[in-house]
Amino acid sequence: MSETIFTKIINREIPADILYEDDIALAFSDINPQAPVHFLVIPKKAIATINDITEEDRELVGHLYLVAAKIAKEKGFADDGYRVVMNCGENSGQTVFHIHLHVLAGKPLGWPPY
Ligand code: IU
Repeated sequence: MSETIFTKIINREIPADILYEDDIALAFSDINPQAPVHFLVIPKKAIATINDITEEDRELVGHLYLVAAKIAKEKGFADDGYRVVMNCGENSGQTVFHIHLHVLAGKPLGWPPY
């Protein structure tokens, strides 16, 4: 797949406020936060959308959620509640075609997301 801006963030070619990194995943603050806390958890492997996830990515995808929860606990908002969402494709509003979990927290969040 073609490279996105998230590959440049992984490779430190453009700056980001990086919160967590390991061999599989990277987490960084969203540049356009939609809640008091808003960060993204991405795999280092470039996968365009949920539709492109394969069986070999099973553990990788689970790992993204574990990273989200780890950061939530470390930052102290895990018990207050938070939202984890991954957009897929045009109707969802996906703009960066490298899968990413949005982690949103810090206030009561509206639902449904009309
Ligand atoms: P989406 O699910 O593809 O719609 O979300 C992409 C997110 O990536 C969005 O919230 C942007 O603000 C965010 N983002 C970023 O944090 N840094 C960037 O350089 C770019 C987008 I481009």
